[in-house]
Formats: sequence, structure tokens, C-alpha cells
Amino acid sequence: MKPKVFVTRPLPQRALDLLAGHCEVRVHPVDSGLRPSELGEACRDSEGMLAVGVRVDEEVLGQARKLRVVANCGVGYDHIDIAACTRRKIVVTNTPGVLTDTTADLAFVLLMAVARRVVEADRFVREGRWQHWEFGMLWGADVHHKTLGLWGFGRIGQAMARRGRGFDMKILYHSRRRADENLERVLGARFVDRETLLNESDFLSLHTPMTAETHHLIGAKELKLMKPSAFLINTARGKVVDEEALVAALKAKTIAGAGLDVFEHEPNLHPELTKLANVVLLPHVGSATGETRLAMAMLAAQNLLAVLEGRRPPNVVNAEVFD
Ligand code: 8YV
Repeated sequence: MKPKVFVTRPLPQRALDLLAGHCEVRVHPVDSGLRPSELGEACRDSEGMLAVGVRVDEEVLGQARKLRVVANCGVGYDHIDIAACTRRKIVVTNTPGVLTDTTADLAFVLLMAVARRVVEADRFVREGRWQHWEFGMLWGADVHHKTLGLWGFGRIGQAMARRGRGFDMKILYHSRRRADENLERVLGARFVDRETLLNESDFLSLHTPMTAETHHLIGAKELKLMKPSAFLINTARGKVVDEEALVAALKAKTIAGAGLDVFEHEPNLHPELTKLANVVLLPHVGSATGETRLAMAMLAAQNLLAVLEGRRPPNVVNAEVFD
């Protein structure tokens, strides 16, 4: 008998076909998040869950007693209770690698868009406010030859460094562990302490995972250390930034602007954010390209199948379950 698998949102057909070759697949037909109680109920008989944009907590796991694998379609897994899965010997997997460049592309899009006021300028044209050309119209800030600061220097942080290099930017980074010298040389990136990163960056881009240590990593104190001409870019996780403090800094113009793809309480935004001109706001679309979403879905399906077939999956989050 084929193992039962639950997929929490519609996915590209190729990924569903791959699963269907080996499993009995049920797909939640709507592209919206299931509540924990609904998800637990839906997975009651499932051995595998392909999780896309759902919270997997004790409530879910308490009902889904047959689960052997939670294959997350995404690299970040802060919405999955890893310890609770490990206790139950449930393997958790994620999809690193396949979304690195796409997410770094979007971080750079945000950086460029907020620096050159692209969204404001587009709105200006669409709303028929462009009556005549003015020398002083919509001045932005240069990107080339400025200092790009990266907080977090994993795959996506490094991909961002490569993009910065292409714009002749000076690259600084801070992370828990310093990268090896060879990598620093290849990327032209210099390791600095937190204060230097905050003080010297013209663009500070966040690339840390969401953990207890990175919660509100950027708060009032950190924002005060930034230049008044600096921009904050966040494509990591909303809770890495204290949104209240960010709004206060943006309103007081103690920093110049922000490009945000992620928010503290998605999809709800701080009410002041949408009123500000010096921000570009996106609905968590860092990895949202056709190519990358297909690659993520395929990798999540491969991870899931590996576990159900008794193989070690390519991307395990909680390797302890194999001990
Ligand atoms: C996904 C992400 O869109 O990979 C991540 O961590 O934030 C995004 O790429 C999200 O996980 C939904 O699956």
C-alpha cells in the first residue's frame, strides 16, 4: 500500500506527479494557510506532509500521529516546531540552495527601488502628476561605490555580496562565524563587528535566519547607529526587526528608507508603514519566480520521498532523528 501524503497548498503539477508515482497524495485545493487544528485533522492518516506556508506546532503534531516527515517548501523553518518533531522522530527537511539567487535578486531589487525611488516615480507617472520635467525631480541616492553591509553571510548573504560587487560597492559583513579567508577574498567582503556594520553601511541588508537570538536584532539602539542617509533592506524574516522602532526611525528620518519583503505580523503591517514614502513594501515574494517555485516544490517532494522510502533526504534540518 502506498503511503499517504498531504500537501498543504496546490503545487506545480510536476512535483505532484513525482509524489503521486510513489504515494497516495491529497492536496489542499486552496492557496491559503490552514489553521493548526485544520492541518492536524487533514494529516490524521498521513505519513508525510509537504508543508507550504503553514504553522506546524504541537497542536498539529498531536493529531497527525502517523507523520514521519514534514518536508518544508522553503529554506526558513521558524514556523515549524523542530524540537517537537524531533521528540516524535519526525524528520524535518527544507529547500536551501535552489532559492539563493532568486532571493538575493529580490533583495537587490528592493535596494535599487528604494534608493532610486522607483515605486514613487511610477506612481507619480501613473497618477498623471508628471506635467513637466524638472531638474530637481525625484532625486534618489546612488548605489554604485557605496557600502553594502550584510548581516548574515550564508548562501543568500554571499549571493548579495556578489551582486554588490557588480555595482562596485564596498562589501562589509557581520555573522556569527567569520567566513574563510579565501571566500572573503573572492567576494571582496570584510568581516566587521556589529557597530562598524551599523555605522558604515549605506545599505544594510539582513540575511540571518529567524532564531531566539535574532529576534529584534535591529531595534531602536541599532537604528540609531545607522547613518541618516542609510537604507535598511529585509528579505529575511520580519521579526528580525523591531517594526515599531523602524517606523519611528523612518518617520524621524534618522535613516533614509527601507525596502521590506517581510514583516513582523504578516500579512498585517504596522499601520504607519503604508503611509511612508521612503519605504518599498512587498508581500514576501523573495523566492517567487516560476523557475524557483518549481525547483522548491521538486526538492521538497524529493526530500519527502527519500524519508518515506527509508533513504536519508538531501536536506535534513533535524539530523538527530537519525542517531
Ligand atoms: C517561501 C521563504 O516563500 O524559503 C523561505 O524561507 O521565506 C520563502 O521562500 C516561504 O517559506 C513559503 O513557502
